[in-house]
Amino acid sequence: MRTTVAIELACVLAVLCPGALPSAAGEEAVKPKELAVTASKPLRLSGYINARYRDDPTIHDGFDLRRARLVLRGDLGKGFDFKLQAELAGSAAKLLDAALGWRHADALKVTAGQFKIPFSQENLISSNKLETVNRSQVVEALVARGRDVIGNQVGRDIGVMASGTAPFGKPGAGVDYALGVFNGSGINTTDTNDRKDLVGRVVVRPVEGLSIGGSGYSGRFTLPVAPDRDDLRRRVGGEIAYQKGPWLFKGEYISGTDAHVDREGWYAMGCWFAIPSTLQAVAKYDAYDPNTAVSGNQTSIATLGANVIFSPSAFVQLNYERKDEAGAEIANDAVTVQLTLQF
Ligand SMILES: [Ca+2]
Ligand SMILES: [Ca+2]
Repeated sequence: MRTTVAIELACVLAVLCPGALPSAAGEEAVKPKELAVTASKPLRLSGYINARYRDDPTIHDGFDLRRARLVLRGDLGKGFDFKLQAELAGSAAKLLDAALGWRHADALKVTAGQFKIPFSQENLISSNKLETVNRSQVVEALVARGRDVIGNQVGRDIGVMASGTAPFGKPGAGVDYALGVFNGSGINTTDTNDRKDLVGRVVVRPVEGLSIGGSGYSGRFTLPVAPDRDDLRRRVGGEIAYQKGPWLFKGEYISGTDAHVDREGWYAMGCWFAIPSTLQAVAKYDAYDPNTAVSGNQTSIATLGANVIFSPSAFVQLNYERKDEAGAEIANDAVTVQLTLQF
């Protein structure tokens, strides 16, 4: 009887404190780093939430839920994989990514479906990995985002792309490329004309930590207000990034043409980890000219920021944005506090 009670007690302890007792075989209890949801294939579920408070003279100050994303990835075997991403924040849920990939080798992967266009390093950085709360004005205006003529497509489109990476020289050095054909009309819709847009990006990494690249985009867009007219929509960009120890520097220049209007902009950013993996200071300057033929319409934003990282799953970003207009000054300097929770 006493033996039975002792065994029962051991069983209860084992259930309550699974990590406190070694298993019967004397092995350490294994805590899996990632929990797999197993369907017909192993899947990986991830997601993140951006909640923010904005103090901005151009809006009512307050809290909002900026992003609430769920991402499902899976390996389908024989080189095939997929990614599904949904945006649940906002008035209606929206599909962002629905892409099928086939990897032949590191040097060649083919992706088809809806996904980010291979243009601009800042466009391609996930929103939960940006050093600042907002992207640059020029990326918002010329890379299928909030201020683009084709509307906010969250930097994405529907099409097919070949991409890959090849190492050369010392460890960490190499070259990455991507070349795609897209509708040019954005996400969750069909093409608005018969033409397809060409997008390409090449990034060279001569030594570890340094990358220098360029992107090009050539397409035609059709606005609903002028359905019978295709206008030129073309972009060219150059980018650089350098990371060493606690320091990170990034810069980018993009010029674009929409119909007969030429636009251009750039940014330069420096980041420094004052406390490794915990506190990062950020300074950024970005400038944008929405029409180079017109003077006095440029705008610039100087951002000072701090990123406080509590854990890989939780961090807070504090940004002060000083916004200057070449023309009449607008009272629009903003302070934003943004919390990111991710899994
Ligand atoms: Ca098209
Ligand atoms: Ca201003």
